[in-house]
Amino acid sequence: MQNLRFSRFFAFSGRRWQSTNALKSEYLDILGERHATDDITNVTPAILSKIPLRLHSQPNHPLSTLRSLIESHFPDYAHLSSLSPLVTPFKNFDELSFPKDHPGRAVTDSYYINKGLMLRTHTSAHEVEVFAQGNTQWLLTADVYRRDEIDGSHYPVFHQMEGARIWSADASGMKEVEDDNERLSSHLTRSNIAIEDVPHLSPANPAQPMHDPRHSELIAKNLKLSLNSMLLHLFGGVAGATKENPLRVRWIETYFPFTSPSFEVEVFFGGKWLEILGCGVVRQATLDTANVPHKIGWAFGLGLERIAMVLYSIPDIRLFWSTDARFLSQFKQGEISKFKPYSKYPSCFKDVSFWTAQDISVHENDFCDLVRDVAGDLVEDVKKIDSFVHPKTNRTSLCYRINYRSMDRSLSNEEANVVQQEVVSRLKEQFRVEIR
Ligand code: FA5
Ligand code: MG
Repeated sequence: MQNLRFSRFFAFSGRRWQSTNALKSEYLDILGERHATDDITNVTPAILSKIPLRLHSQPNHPLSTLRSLIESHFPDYAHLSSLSPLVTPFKNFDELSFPKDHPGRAVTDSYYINKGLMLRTHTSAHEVEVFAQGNTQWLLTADVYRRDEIDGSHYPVFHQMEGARIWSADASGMKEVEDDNERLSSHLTRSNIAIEDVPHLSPANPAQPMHDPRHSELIAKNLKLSLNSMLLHLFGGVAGATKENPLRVRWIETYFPFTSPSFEVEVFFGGKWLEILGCGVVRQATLDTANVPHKIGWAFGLGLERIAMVLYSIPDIRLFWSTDARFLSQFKQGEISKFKPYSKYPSCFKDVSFWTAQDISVHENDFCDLVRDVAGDLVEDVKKIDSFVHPKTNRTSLCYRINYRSMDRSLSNEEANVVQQEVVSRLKEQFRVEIR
């Protein structure tokens, strides 16, 4: 998970922010079904409104083209894309060996409909069910939801594609992996792409205890070859990338509860490293739960927006949600084209400083969600610019700077003030803060 912030949310007996939110209703109707709410419900109307949109299936949309492009690179895989975003926390976390106290489970990090139902935070939530259906090589594209900070590359709703491949964990299976590795290596020519690698296994990124390390090594190698080949397919044509000035891609060791060894891949874009995917050798417990205990294999989860931003030169992740014809008309299904920015409208910065109430904490994600709910896509960026605890009174003061900017028109200062006033009044109402 992106956020490893522990929640102090439960430590307070005061009112929860939801209780004064617009969501007072006892039920939520989502995708044609009614669900009871409870004291942990924290989805906002802004989030619920995104659920039916399914950008990855909208013809001509860059995310839909990117999905097809990746699917065409894995033609023999099952291609899945219509699973409901509503999952149990058990599916999203427990089935994938997340510890009970993992911060991703907190209401500050994930969206809950109620205690038993949430919006999936990643496409890995479907691994067990897809393996259990007998799929041995598959791709699954879906919308995922996370309470996160707001900026140009983070949005609380985004799209992931999960991919996985498993083999029989025996000599014949391993022979298939070896043959495939040879085939993939012979196809990989790195002309305008430079890949920094890490070892397949290391003391900090080990094979699982029940795996023969040689098998684990072969699987990790197949994973890297398969993804490098896909990245070359996707990025090989990126304008500007040449042999002398190649597109830079790097592999990094990381940790996921549901893979070992585990890796992340980053692409150098716009002057910085942008993380595009996580992956690894599937935890055996996942395959055991899926009733395929004699298999071994890999899985990856990639962020479609992140890759599309690179391929189409789309500078701000909010643009994917734009319904402006000047955005949408630029794209045709099946074609990668450079986004031509229409004039960027001016920013309008508004600060709010406040003392928090003694018994209600204001988590940064609470603040971001509140702003997003009031301002929708008029908010480009939220930054915490100051935070301190008064040495005598022990009160906490926070200051946030909100950058309001419309993607399709010029926002007047008066309009921004109206939105800001609403943010302030919701803040006072929900968190009982004292404006400074
Ligand atoms: C995961 O979600 C894992 N489920 C990936 C995985 C699958 C690992 C299978 C191993 C095996 P992570 O939280 O890093 O990992 O997210 C994966 C990718 O989603 C990121 O690399 C990034 O490209 C994208 N992503 C994450 N958060 C956001 C966000 N807020 N906005 C846009 N894209 C995001
Ligand atoms: Mg990550």
